[in-house]
Amino acid sequence: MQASWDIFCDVVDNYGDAGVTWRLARQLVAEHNCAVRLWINDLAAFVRLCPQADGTAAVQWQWGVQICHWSEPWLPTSVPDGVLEAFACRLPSAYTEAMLQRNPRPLWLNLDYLSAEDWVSGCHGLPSPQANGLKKFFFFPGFNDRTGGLLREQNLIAQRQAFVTDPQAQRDFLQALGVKPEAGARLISLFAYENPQLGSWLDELAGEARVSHLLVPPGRILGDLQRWLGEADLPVGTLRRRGALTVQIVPFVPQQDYDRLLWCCDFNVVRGEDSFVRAQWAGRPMLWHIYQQDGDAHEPKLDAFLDLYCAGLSAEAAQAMAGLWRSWSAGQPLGEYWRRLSGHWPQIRQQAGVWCQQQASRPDLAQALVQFYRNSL
Ligand code: TRH
Repeated sequence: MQASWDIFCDVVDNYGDAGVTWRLARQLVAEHNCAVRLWINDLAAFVRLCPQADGTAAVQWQWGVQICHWSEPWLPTSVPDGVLEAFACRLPSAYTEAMLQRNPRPLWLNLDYLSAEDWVSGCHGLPSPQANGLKKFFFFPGFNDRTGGLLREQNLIAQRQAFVTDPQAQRDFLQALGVKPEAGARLISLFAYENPQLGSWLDELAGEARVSHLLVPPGRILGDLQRWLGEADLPVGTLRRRGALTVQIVPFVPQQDYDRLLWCCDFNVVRGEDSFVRAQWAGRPMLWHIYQQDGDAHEPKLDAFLDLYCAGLSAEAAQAMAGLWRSWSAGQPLGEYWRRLSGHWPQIRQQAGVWCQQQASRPDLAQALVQFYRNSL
């Protein structure tokens, strides 16, 4: 057995906090033989991602990870070799006191949010001395070798390759979700936050010569979709046709199946952090609905990623991509940028594959974390 870890997850909203920590915890167990406890304060969010989990259990095992309900008041527990707090969540003070008493002291890391901004490389791995004498290190995911990398399971790209070259496996997978696309239809997945301009994009798709089939898991975008369809309710299984566009509400599936959904699609609209990374591993054209922050703090993050992601595109294609993503984020009309982007599709598609390969050639985040721990000994 390698090092033991506690991962702390305070679910702020949505599924990203639980999604990232659950993925990392599984990977540390499966690929690095670590003993991992995942402390999570919102088991309902966890059950969404891991449907076989028990939403009421104080302690349970899932995929070799010990899932612990992080509840108040905190009960004393042992302290492992490594402690990872996700996204600057506050650890219980009795726990940090126990960390102080442990000999040797554990490695304490804060796993930060993913950002492509330049300053991240300079801050990754820096210590942050705490008032109580403990030292905490900043661990930043990122897109270059001076960061902690991206979460990516060891065999993920090989699994995707096997799946995308097996049309029957794709048909079976889609059929299990109730999806039977028309021959030649372009498949699109849509997992995004609210967007008042969604209709301007759907109008385009409905008016195109090529048939599109839009797959929408339940979530925050449904209200805008309801408005466009003129319907009061869109339960899972709903199937509607408007012009060249078929819209279908598909179930919210476990993380592994969500990957397959992304792999099946020609274009993926994703959001937040974890689905954003998974769409990159799908190697297909995508649109990122970045998590909106106060004071538009998300805008430099969006620009920083676009600079990297579009670097290999022609100026026109890069402008179309950036225009579409920025308009989506700002709630502005989408039709014109979508038309412009469609004109560069072969290039956009190729670039998505190249980007995926480039990023997949670097150490993944779990590997980087394990190495960081070894270096600390
Ligand atoms: O849900 P998100 O918007 O999450 C977050 C949180 O809001 C968080 O507080 C914020 O800081 C962060 O965004 C930036 O988006 P995300 O990160 O993509 O998480 C969604 C998770 O849900 C991801 O692990 C994929 C998973 N998922 C499934 O497992 N099945 C599904 O069917 C779908 C649609 C998603």
